[in-house]
Amino acid sequence: MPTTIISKRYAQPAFVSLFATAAIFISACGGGGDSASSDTTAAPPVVAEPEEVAVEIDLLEYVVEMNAVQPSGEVVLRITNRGFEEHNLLFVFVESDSTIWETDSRLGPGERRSVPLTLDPGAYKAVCDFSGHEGRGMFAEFVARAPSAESGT
Ligand SMILES: [Cu+2]
Repeated sequence: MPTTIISKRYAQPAFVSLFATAAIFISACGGGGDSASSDTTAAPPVVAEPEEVAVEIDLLEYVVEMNAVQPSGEVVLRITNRGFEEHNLLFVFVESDSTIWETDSRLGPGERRSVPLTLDPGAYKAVCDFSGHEGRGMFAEFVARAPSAESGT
């Protein structure tokens, strides 16, 4: 077939055809996502968050596991229910014998929760008072003190 001459003579249509093919390919390619919006999803901006002071607390039958000394000031409680029952948690400020904080709801087995909280310096009791758990020993005592006041004796 003398296609060589024809393609040379109709170079323009051939190019258009090629372009059309490319356009189809591109549109087919984009068809999967249905929109180009996924391309515009920029990486989340790197926000310089203030250093988070985490207080790790594990709840299980029937103990509250946490360090006996915690930093005072703004902290984030990282509570994990590692048990197989529901648990709650509340903090009692020993000096005034008042509950300064408690969970909004019980944590189910395996549940993790982060709660921002400000701790005044002093002695606390962390208690799960759900269903008689406290009586089975599900509490812990800890002291909150300024981080700069550590390492002294
Ligand atoms: Cu409990």
